[in-house]
Amino acid sequence: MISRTDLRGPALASLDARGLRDALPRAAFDVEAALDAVRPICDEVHHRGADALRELSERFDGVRPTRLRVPAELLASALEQLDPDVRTALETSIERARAVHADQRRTDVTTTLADGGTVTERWVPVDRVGLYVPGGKAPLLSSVVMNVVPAQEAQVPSIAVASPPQRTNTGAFAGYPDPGVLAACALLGVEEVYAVGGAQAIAMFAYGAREADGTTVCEPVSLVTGPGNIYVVAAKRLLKGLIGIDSEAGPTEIAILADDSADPGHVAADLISQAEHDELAAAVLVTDSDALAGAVEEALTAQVAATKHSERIRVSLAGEQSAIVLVDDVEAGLRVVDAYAAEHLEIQTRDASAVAARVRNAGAIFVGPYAPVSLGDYCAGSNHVLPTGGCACHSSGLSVQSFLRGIHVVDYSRDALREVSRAVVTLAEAEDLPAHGQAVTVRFADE
Ligand code: HSO
Ligand code: ZN
Repeated sequence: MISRTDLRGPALASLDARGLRDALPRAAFDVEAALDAVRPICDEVHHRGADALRELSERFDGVRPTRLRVPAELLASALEQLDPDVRTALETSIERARAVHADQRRTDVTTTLADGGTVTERWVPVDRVGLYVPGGKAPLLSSVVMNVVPAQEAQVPSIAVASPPQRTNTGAFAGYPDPGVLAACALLGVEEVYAVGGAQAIAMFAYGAREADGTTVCEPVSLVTGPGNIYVVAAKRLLKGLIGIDSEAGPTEIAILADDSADPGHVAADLISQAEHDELAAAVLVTDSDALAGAVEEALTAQVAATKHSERIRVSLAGEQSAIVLVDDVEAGLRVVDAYAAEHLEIQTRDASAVAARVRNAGAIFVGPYAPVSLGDYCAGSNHVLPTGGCACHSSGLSVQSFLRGIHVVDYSRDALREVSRAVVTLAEAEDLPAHGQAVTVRFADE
């Protein structure tokens, strides 16, 4: 069901960080190859606007959006029809996410360099964002929460959501996104929602879209965030620059660093929970315990057989991206999980907090036996839009910071400028850019 990779003994010691990374399992998720597929899609949206969006939806989602913009009444009725228990659970999710993200707000900081000479870092939200909510294998209403809450807490003035129309919708919802996704938007007070998915949604956000008669369907945005399939990720990479993007979030990954103190049933359940997302999802157990490895293999066999999406999970666990990695000790395990830089990393060892404190690369870390990844997916308060594919070694998950720009405001008086003028002129001359120095000295020509 899941393969083993043995990195015990000298095998691990002989590898440097890059070699170790290459020795670890990883999903084949070739964004570069998908760029060629999404380029014409983005061009079509750019040049033919709304007509292209409808045609592309028909082609890729198998359904023509009834209207590209979801009407306000439909958002309201999605919320009315939402199961009350789901509504209460969503409210819990929102409340916890809001508490965490409200604490991430930045305050402007002013540094005084001289009398009358200050630099202030002013944090300003982007004007308008486009948030992408996937609709593929499961309607991720929780992803609405994870995108919208940080944008709202960052006080972004204009927030638009796009999610693909669902072929399976019926009645009033036919030709629109999943009703649960619409209800979550309504609950969060988001009024601008589009029935557009895939690469075409990212292109719509980047270029804006109009009808053939010139009426505006969607204004362009300055930043696009949210997870998506390979085409969504490729479109974000292609259009980056014209728009800002968050870190690339591809198929989900869970890595668990565990010793013999871990409960194999819990470890197996957590691996399965993320394998449930996608055939390409990665589930990796790193352990120094042969006994745990064996017990987890047994637990996987029993649990997978009993779960709803067993086919998809089997493919994910058997794929080359998933494995049980055997190491000599927790110390070696730390090297492995740092090299892997998982989207989600669970620490199920003795002294889990101390081990977790030593991890350098992970999208999010879940500490101890009572912090499964699915808690973070929904209700921990943390964000679940996280860097995948090893990007956690240079990027962070979605947060309030993702929606802010820090603008340096430089405010110097005549005296403060004079005090530092010699250094400016000297550096300008050293770079053979004397006009730079002149722009300072000209201000003191009368002295
Ligand atoms: N584990 C996914 C998020 C998610 N799980 C949404 C369930 N719903 C990526 O972090
Ligand atoms: Zn999940």
